[in-house]
Amino acid sequence: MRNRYVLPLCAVLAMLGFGAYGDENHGPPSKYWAGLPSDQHAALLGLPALTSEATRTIKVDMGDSMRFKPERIEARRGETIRFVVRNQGQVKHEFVLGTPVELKKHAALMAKFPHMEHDDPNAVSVEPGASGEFAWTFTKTGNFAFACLVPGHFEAGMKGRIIVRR
Ligand SMILES: [Cu+2]
Repeated sequence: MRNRYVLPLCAVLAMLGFGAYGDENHGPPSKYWAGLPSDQHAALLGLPALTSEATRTIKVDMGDSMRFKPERIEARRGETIRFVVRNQGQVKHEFVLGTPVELKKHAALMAKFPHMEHDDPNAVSVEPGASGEFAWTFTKTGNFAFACLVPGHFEAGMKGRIIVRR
C-alpha cells in the first residue's frame, strides 16, 4: 500500500517552486508540510511512533461517500495512537494527519499534481478493499485535522478533526 519511491516527487516539485509552495523550504522529510522547516511542522502535531508503542487503537473507515468514520477524534497530549484505516470504497483513499491550514494547502497542490502519493509518517494511502496503519504520538494540545488528499476528495468534504487535550 505504501509507495515509497513516488513520494519524494512531492518534495522535488515543491522545491522546484511548483504549486502553491513557491520557493519555501519543502525538502525531505518536510515534503508534506509547507512553509515551515520540517521539525517545526512535526512539532505542531507530534511525532511518528511505532505501532507497538500505541496505547490505543482507533479504527477509521473511508469510503466513496467522501466521508471518514469517525469524523472527529479526541486524544490526550502524550498519547500514542495506532490508526487502523480501512478503505471500503472502490477508489483509493488516504488518511493524512495535519493542521487544517496545511492540509488545505496540500490539497491544492494535489489538484495540480494528481499522481503524487504520500508515504510520510503521518499519512497512509489505502487501496480499495485494503487497510493500512501507522502510529502517532500527540505531543501538543490543540485542534488538528485529518484529510484525504486524493485529488477532489478534500474539496468534497473528506476531512475530519482531531482534538488533543491535556
Ligand atoms: Cu478519498
